[in-house]
Amino acid sequence: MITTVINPARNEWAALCRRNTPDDADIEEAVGRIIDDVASRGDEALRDMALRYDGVKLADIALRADEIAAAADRVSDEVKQAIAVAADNIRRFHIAQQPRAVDLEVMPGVRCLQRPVAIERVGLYIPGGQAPLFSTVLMLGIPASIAGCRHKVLCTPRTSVSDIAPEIIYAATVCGIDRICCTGGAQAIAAMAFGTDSVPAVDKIFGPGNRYVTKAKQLLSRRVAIDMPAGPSEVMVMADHTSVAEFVAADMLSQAEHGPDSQAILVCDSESTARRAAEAIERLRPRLSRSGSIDRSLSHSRAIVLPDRSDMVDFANTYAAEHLIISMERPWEIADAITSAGSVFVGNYSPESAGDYASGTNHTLPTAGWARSMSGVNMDSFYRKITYQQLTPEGLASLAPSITAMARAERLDAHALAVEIRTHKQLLEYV
Ligand code: HSO
Ligand code: ZN
Repeated sequence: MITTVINPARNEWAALCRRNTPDDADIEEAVGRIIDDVASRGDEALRDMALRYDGVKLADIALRADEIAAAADRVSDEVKQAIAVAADNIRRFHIAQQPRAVDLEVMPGVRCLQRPVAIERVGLYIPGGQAPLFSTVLMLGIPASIAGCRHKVLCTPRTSVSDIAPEIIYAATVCGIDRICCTGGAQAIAAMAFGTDSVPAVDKIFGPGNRYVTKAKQLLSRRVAIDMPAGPSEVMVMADHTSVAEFVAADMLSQAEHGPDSQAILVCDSESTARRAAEAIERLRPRLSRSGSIDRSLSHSRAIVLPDRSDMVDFANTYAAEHLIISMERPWEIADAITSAGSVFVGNYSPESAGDYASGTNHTLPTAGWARSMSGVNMDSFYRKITYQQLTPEGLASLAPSITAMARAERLDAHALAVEIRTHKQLLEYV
């Protein structure tokens, strides 16, 4: 049974919002060594580590064209069809978000522009293992291809127990990813940051991963841009008497099956809503396969009872969940008051699974309270925005007094001179 906390005082909220984030200080040295090794020995280091950590002898690190083509035959028509539906929605929602150029004459003769320019080279990391999340390939690859990123490389591990899932390769082809490299863990992140003979260097790295991958992204973020600091996935469900206990329970369980560190928090208006959800969790739990993850995850999940709707909203904003599901009366009234969340699921028929796979929103979202200051992956994540300006002689003349006054006040004479030499013709003659 998940722990229930009834009407906690505001000064207890911070403790209730604390994440169960594993302490990764102990792995910093090991990850640092992996990074140095890849930086100095490139592919050779990747091969050695594949053998040491994953028990696999890698011949080619990059998949060959025939291996990529063959993967499609190993994906069922049902999954291909599902990928097509999801990809179409993701594409349409992301095309609609594309940033637009700004071109403005801010005053006569002073023209300012801002243009989005796609990041040239992006690296997408997809974890391997028991649950090959090929949906993440779509979430990262589709916006990268819409933005027009010239090079898209995908790294994912091949191990002695699990080869690369054909769905990952197939999804990559759907997104037009040009290079798939069989390397995983911290070494894959290092390879994309430095470049090796097989793995091209990139400008920005996207994607989730285990503690080692996350640590490598963090350590390398001085050299290469990263999407966001990733942590264990989390959901908050806000529920009242209009919620359906089984729906709430299934949403919490779908979070819990992601891993033992995942967190599912229920915020509800009454003890009876909390009890109904907890009972439904117990009823549904035996049907599910990933009981190890579920049991451990639920052991640090909780239900918070706050009878007042506005307290529920304040608590949700304090927690800043990666996913926030609102199963309450007049759900948009609540949704409109939410100021911190990665992605919000409104009403009883909007499970997180819809956004995880196929509705069109991106599932790469800020965890661990980062939703207070960061957005999830979206079209902006794949662009830089370059500004431009062009002033006419008249435009510069009219702006000159402001520029020179500010430059002199900052005691930067050359800045003032760069304007005056253009606007006072006699200054040029004097030189
Ligand atoms: N809930 C995960 C995404 C995912 N779920 C992929 C299933 N597959 C993080 O948002
Ligand atoms: Zn999920």
